[in-house]
Formats: sequence, structure tokens, C-alpha cells
Amino acid sequence: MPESGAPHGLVVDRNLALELVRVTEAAALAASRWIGRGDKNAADGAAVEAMRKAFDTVAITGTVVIGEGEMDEAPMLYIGEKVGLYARTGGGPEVDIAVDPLEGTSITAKGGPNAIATVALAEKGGFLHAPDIYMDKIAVGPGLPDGVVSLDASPEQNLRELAKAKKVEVSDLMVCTLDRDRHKDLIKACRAAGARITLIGDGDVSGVMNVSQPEAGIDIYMGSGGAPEGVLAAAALRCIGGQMYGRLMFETEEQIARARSMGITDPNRVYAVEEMARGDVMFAATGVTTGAMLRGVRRFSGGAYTHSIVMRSKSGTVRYVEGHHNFARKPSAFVA
Ligand code: VTB
Ligand code: MG
Ligand code: MG
Repeated sequence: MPESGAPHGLVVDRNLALELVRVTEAAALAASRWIGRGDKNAADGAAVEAMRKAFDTVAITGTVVIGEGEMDEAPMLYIGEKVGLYARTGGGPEVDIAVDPLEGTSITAKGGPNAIATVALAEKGGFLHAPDIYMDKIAVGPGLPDGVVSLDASPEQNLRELAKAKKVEVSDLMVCTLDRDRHKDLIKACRAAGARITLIGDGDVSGVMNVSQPEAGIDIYMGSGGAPEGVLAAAALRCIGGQMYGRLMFETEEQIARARSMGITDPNRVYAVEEMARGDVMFAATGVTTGAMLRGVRRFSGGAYTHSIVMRSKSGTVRYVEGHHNFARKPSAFVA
């Protein structure tokens, strides 16, 4: 992947991070109408449309590199789409954008926990162009020796090393993984080693982020999930700290060939956080349903409440933003 295309160092305006919150708030507000209504596609569609509209007000020339799919399969926020106030004219900082307007569509449809609307932004060329396949992921929080865990080690070995580094017993560790059949052996191995596990229904972006949020009580994330979600999680960890390693899980030769055309030459490569999200990176997420990290949208007469996290890798500042939205006064693009 090319180095950052920024000609004179940083071109990304730090205020942009706060603009990003408006974008995730808009998506979360729209998705919140569909919480528990059993229609994940409607929830997703509402989030995508609201996020797309909200981008029009952000003073950037953005290119979607992690998005809703290829142009012919996704009408909005497709890979390659230009977004932002200057999308047509050019102008403002030229940035790459990664989105998951509704991370946790099924949990939203069921009214379950931990669904978020999320966006990350990097200087041009900053994000790994991850195809829409699975990625094997492992993540631990900040302050641990580099490489304390590895995708090439067994779960037992990783847990043992992590416990040693944290000066705790393996039985003190809490693992997080997606509740999937494909994780049967992983779950068995962690339990056999004596560790505890939190199984999540969806939402491994927040699952990975939780390793760097002591209040979430997660020591290690393991397992496979969406590769695009892996890049979003890496963007978040660039800001809050923590280690994560990801390996793309190709299933067909065709996938490998396609990835090659997108610049991925070694299909077995293990990517560290800064290889998935490099340079100055910003990340924002708004809770749709309540989770360990963010409270969900609460609607009340004439408005709604939102809870978001926004951060930037350069400064390392993490902000939690509470939004009290007054629908009577809000610009229509942001009212859901
Ligand atoms: C995860 C999870 C997502 O996809 O990435 C998962 O974080 C992986 O796919 O919320 P499977 O559902 O096939 O396991 C989601 O569930 C949906 O994007
Ligand atoms: Mg999505
Ligand atoms: Mg997703």
C-alpha cells in the first residue's frame, strides 16, 4: 500500500473528528426507528441513507474504501464513491473513508445489545482495502509487550502468555468472541484452558474495542469476523491503543485474484493495527442499542438522545459526546 498521500504531512483538520460524530449520530438516529422490529435490512437501509446524506455536509473530498459493497451492488456508500461537501468539485482535505453505518443489523432487528453506527477517516491510502470476506482477528489492550499474542499460536498458548503479562491467572481472563458455530473449537479450547468467555451475537468492532476499555472487562478478543469490520476496529485501536492482528481468510482462488488487483499480494499476511489503518486516523461511533461502550438511542417527544465516542490517533484524545437532539430545529438531513 502506498505511504500516506498527504504532500506536506498532516492535512487532516482536527475539527473533522467532531464533524464525524454528526455522521454517526444521523445513522444511529435513523436505525433506531427499526430497533426490535425484526427487519434488519430496513434498519441497515435507513442507517446507510442517513449516513450518506450526513456526509454531504462534511467539508472533505472523501473516497469510500471500506463501504457497502461494489457500485453495482450498493446504491450508496459503495467502494470508490466520492462523498463530502466537495465530492463533486474537489477541495478540502482529500481523505479515505471506512464506514459501517449499522454494525449489528441482526441485533438491531432483535433489539439486542451493542449495535453501533461507525465511521473512520484516514489520509489518502491510510486504510487496508479489505475485501468483504472473513478476517481472523486477535486483540488485546494497551500496555502489553508487543506480540504477546499471535494468530499463529494456539488459544491456550495465547491465554497463558497474556495471563503471564497481566500477572493474573488464565481463569481471571475474559475472552470475547462471536457466538458462531465456526468458533466451536476456539470456545472449547478457551474453556479447557480455564478462561471465561463472553459470546456476542454480532458486532465485533465493539467487541475488539472493548479490550482497550477497562470498564468493559474484556481481556482478549479472538475469532473471525468481517474483514471490513477488522479495519474499522484497527482504526479505533490506533486511537485508544491496544494490539490487534488480522489475517484475511480467503476461500476461493477468485477472491485471492480479486484481492491481488486491489493491492493485496500476500494472501497469508498478518496485518498489525498500523498496517490496517496508518497515518492520522479518526474514528467515531454512535450507539444504536446499549452496549458495554455506548448507550443506545433513546427517543422522546420531539427528539432523541444519542451517545457517541470520537477520537483521533494523532492526539489520542477520546471524547464521549452526548447529543440531545431537538427534531423541530434540526436540519432535515439529520432528523430521523
Ligand atoms: C461480524 C460482526 C458483524 O458480521 O463482523 C460478522 O461484527 C461476521 O460475519 O456485526 P458472520 O455474521 O457471518 O459471522 C456481522 O455480524 C454483520 O456485519
Ligand atoms: Mg453494515
Ligand atoms: Mg457490519
